[in-house]
Amino acid sequence: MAFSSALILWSLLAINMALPTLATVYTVGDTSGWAIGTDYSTWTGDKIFSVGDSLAFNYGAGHTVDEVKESDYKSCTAGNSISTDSSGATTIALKSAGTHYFICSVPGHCSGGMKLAVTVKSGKASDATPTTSTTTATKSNSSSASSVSPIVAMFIVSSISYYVLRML
Ligand SMILES: [Cu+2]
Repeated sequence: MAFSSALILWSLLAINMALPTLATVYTVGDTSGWAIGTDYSTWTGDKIFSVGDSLAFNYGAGHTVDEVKESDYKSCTAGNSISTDSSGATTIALKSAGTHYFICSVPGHCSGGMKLAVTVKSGKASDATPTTSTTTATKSNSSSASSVSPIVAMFIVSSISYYVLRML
């Protein structure tokens, strides 16, 4: 009984240590890719994006991935883009919280559906402390500072009770 609970706590500890390192790469539109005729608001609907995740846009020739401001996203205006790429495989790292907007700058494509708004969360609650460190550093800090220690404490307590029970 005590042995199995110690085992469970070990597994919890392992899972907890693994989680903060998982940065997700989302393939935009999944198998549809970045194309006209895909509803990207449906695609984003069931996803939670966090700082550190990435967007992978896959598309054929004749398209672009432009990061734009909200107003340009709404009006499908190209020309003031924050960044642009037409390589066919564009990976965008989501480095800051808030909403990021992407359109295809080829005339008619944005209004044809090639527009994507992604709301990015700041990640783990303890990541809210703004520092100058990189995302990776912040994440490893948070995992040692807040996520792991309660589990470690629980494990120590359970180990002690296991040995106490074994001695009885
Ligand atoms: Cu296009």
